[in-house]
Amino acid sequence: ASPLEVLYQAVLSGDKDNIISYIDQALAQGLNAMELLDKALIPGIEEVGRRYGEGTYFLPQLMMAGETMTKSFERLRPELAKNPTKRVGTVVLATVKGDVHDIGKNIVSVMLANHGFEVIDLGKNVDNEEVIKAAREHRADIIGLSALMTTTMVHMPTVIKRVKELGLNCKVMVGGAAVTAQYAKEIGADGYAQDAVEAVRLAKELVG
Ligand code: B1M
Repeated sequence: ASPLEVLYQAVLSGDKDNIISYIDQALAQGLNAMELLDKALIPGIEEVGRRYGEGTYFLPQLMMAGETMTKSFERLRPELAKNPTKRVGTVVLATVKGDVHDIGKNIVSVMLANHGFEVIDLGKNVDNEEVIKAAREHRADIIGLSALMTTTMVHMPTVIKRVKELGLNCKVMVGGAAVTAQYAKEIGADGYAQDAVEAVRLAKELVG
């Protein structure tokens, strides 16, 4: 099997014990970190989500796959990181309250940092007011919110409302699997991005 196929299967089977060595092998063969994410690891975790959704995978498998993904990303993080020379803006980034999905948010975080943004990454399951507090403290140009669940994305409009109430000079961008461009528009977000590359493009536009 190709290194990409091996990685894809390792995510599907939640093979967290071997994933690092598979990644090392793939990197040694000249594949780059972004390729591994886009062509193997993300498709793998998406397939896990599909199977979980249809009821052929259960919570333990979802968790094992999630851990395998997190481990992979920690291995790839230094490979992805660049040292940008110019600072283009500050982003306060968080996965919303009640939501512990942070794999996608972490990818967005690294990509924004690579493109010159100072990223204040508050982590996952972050309280709305904590986001607002950090945005004020760091004079953020952008608040970036990630939500993976229909039950948690409802915190996004609350944060947007607070930004408006307080008159903060700060844009709000949203993303994550549960969120759509349509929803972003409905709640009055300043932008929506479907993936990490889009997120960088959007963030640059918002500070531009
Ligand atoms: Co959960 N989970 N999960 N899960 N999980 C989903 C989201 C789900 C869709 C699966 C399903 O049913 N098919 C479903 C939600 C259903 C819904 O909302 N209606 C679900 C559920 C139900 C749950 C639990 C409730 C399960 C349970 O306990 N019974 C539970 C909830 C816990 C909680 O949050 N309170 C739960 C738990 C977990 C794990 C912990 C096991 C694990 C997460 C591990 C972790 O993140 N550290 C997990 C996983 C792995 C998933 C799926 C399979 C994969 C998510 C992922 O990492 N995708 C997911 C299925 C799916 O999404 N299709 C699912 C890969 C990642 C790269 O994509 O995060 O979308 P994503 O990020 C992308 C873009 O969206 C974008 O860029 C990223 C890179 O391309 N992006 C942004 C993301 N944030 C952005 C922000 C931006 C811009 C772009 O601007 C700021």
